[in-house]
Parts: sequence; C-alpha cells; structure tokens
Amino acid sequence: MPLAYEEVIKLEKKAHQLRHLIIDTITWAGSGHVGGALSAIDMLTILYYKYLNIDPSQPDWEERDRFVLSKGHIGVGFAPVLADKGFIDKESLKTYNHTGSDLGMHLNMLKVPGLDASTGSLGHGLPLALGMGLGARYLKKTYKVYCLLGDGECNEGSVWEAAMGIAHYQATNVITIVDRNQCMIDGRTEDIMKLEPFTHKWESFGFAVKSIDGHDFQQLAEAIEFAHQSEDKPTCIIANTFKGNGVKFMQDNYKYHYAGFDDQKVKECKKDLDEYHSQRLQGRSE
Ligand SMILES: Cc1ncc(C[n+]2csc(CCOP(=O)(O)OP(=O)(O)O)c2C)c(N)n1
Repeated sequence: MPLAYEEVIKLEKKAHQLRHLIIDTITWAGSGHVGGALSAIDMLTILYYKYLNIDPSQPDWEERDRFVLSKGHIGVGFAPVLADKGFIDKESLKTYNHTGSDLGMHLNMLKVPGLDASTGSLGHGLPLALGMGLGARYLKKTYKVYCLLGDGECNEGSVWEAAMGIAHYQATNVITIVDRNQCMIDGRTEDIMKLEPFTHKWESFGFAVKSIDGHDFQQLAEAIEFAHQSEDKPTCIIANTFKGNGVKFMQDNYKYHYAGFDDQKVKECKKDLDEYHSQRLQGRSE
C-alpha cells in the first residue's frame, strides 16, 4: 500500500533531523564514516520509523524483527537512530568513538542495547541474517530479518555464499537491502571491482530483485512490502543512492567515505542539508 502523504512528510522530517544528528555526531567524534551514513539514512529511517516491529523498552524481546547493519562502519549513522528511538541515551552520542565509550566506531552488541549484531568486518552481516532467519523458522517465530549491505561490501565472497544459502533455504523472512551508492572506500565500485550486471547477479542467485531510488520513501515502501509478500523467492532490494547524499561537496564523491570537518565545513553541511530537505518537500504534493 502506498504511504499516505502525512506519513511521507513524517519520514522526511525524521530523516532530515537524523542527517543533522549524523553531522553533529561526527563533530563530537572528530571524524567518521559520513558518506555511507548519509547514503543509508533514508533506509534506516523507513525501517526504524515504519516497518521494524521493535520495542525500545524491551531491546531483547524475542518476537522483535531483527536488523543487521552489515556495512557496520556507519555506526555514526546508526547510533543517532538508536538514540532517537530511545535504545540509548542521546547524550551518549557526544562520546561516540571516544576512548572508553560504550559507543565504538563499529557498534558492539554487548554494549549497545537494540543492536542485533556486532559488525564492521565486511561480509559477515548477511550470513548472520541467514542464521537468524533460519532460527526464526526453526522456532516457529514470525519475525523478519532485515540486512543492509554496502555495494563495495559485495566484493566479499561470504556475501554470495550467504545469498546462495538464503535462496537454497527459501529464507524469505530475510530481506536483503544493498546501499548501491556506486562508491566504496577508495574509488567507484565499477572501477575497483565491477558489480554490474548487479541485478542479474542477484536474480541468478535465486532472488526477486527490486532496483529502486533509495532516497524515495514511496519506492522504499513498495519494495519492502513486495518483499513481505514474496513467498517463493527471497528479495534483494537494490537501493540506488548517493554517497554523501544531501551535502553538495560530498555528494557522489568517494573521497568522503570518511571525514572530519572544521566549523566552516560543518556550517556548509548544515546549510546544504536544510536546502536539500526543502527541495525534497517541494517535490511532494497531497
Ligand atoms: C573485511 C573488511 N575489509 C575491509 C574493511 C575496510 N572498509 C571499511 S568500509 C570499506 C568500504 C566499503 O564500501 P561499501 O560497502 O560500498 O560502503 P559504503 O560506500 O556504503 O560506505 C572498507 C573496504 C572492512 N571494514 N572489512
């Protein structure tokens, strides 16, 4: 079902607030993985504010949906979501990646409530998600497992081993989302290690694939609901995004995989994010 106008606006406002919080958290930390956090924040927003069946007052609730941030380097994008949802104290964001803080650069599930997996070593999240999906089936639970991967991360062979497993076991309760921002740490994916034809690769592994604009809530909602209904094939959502989305000097620029900003640059980021938010709202009508 398409999202209602009010719902889209609510998500737009939340994503805007979170984009600012990512820049704040990077400022408190001194630096962080900003590019991939800004490409992924719309996906984190729609999952955490629309679809995930979770309860921040009971982070270990057995029936909860699971979320695995396989591109675990964007803790700087995920911690603001967990804080805003009430899993962790908002003040703790000021300690993100500081020595002795519970919020390390790559978040640790033993220290961070609401985290279903400790990630950061790329290629591990989808195998974990498969295990969680099969566990749910074995235990006759109805929860779903969402896994967000980076596209550069798909250079890891273990991603494709897990993909084979998900298709083989028809683990349709595992929903794979790839942040297809076309960039990785040191270049563009097609220059470093070609992924195209990416859709066909996932299809040939046995997935139903939805290739969408990963910054469009309506398209994200349609793809996620398609995945919920797919009974014969697991779904992979290829979310086409921009690294550094919303800030002009970072947009689509792999050089902002990781960065820190002086006061002037922070102001520039915030001004651009405000403009970007207004543009997104202008494109909406009731
Ligand atoms: C196994 C492993 N190798 C290398 C790294 C270092 N590393 C961190 S992020 C990154 C690039 C990942 O690119 P992508 O998945 O496209 O992330 P995004 O652009 O969405 O941030 C690399 C190589 C790592 N975290 N894990």
